[in-house]
Amino acid sequence: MELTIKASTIILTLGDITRETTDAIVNAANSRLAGGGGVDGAIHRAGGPGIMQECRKIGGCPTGQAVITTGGNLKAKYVIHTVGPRYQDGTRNEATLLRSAYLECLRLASKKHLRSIAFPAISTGAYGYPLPEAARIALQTTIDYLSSHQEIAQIKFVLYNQHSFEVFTEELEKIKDSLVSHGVGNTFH
Ligand code: AR6
Repeated sequence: MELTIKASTIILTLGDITRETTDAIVNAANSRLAGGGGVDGAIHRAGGPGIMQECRKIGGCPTGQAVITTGGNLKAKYVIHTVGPRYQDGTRNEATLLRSAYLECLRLASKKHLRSIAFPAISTGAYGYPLPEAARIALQTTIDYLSSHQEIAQIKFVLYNQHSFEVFTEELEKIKDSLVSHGVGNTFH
């Protein structure tokens, strides 16, 4: 499923982000950049030890911020490591921090003149963020960003299982409907 915002496209796909050929892939890391399970483990396994060496030099990344390393052995040239919030009860600034995590990745991509970036569903695994709200924040943040930044041509969400793919698809459908009803002249597919 796709949505075109001005000159850019948002694409939802089902798959393993380590296989992506976008300029950058995003890692859902922890604040020590120490590696771990989930997508973080998969990226370090596929990308090789060079990425961890770069992470050690950087030293860490606060929640809601992002840092960049090379892609090591991955097809992607860069890995943007961001730290999403651990979901507690929804009153601990989780939504703002999740939005910030996506936004800081996009800002880094613009700063590095990257044309394409692939995101996993940040915070929705070990960090327990409820999927529908996380999907809504992910999609709305990227749509808002693309409406004022056309330098990024393609943003992909690479969902690892059928359930997250379906939830992202449903949330994107809802956003599309509300854009149409507000008369925003975007192109949909
Ligand atoms: N490609 C795409 N998505 C994936 C992949 C993959 N190869 N593997 C898992 N996912 P998580 P978090 C999905 O737990 O919730 C780590 O240990 C997964 O299905 O990876 O932000 C870090 O070191 C889920 O939808 O990240 C941190 O300590 C999504 O990626 C902590 O977990 C995010 O799940 C971060 O937790």
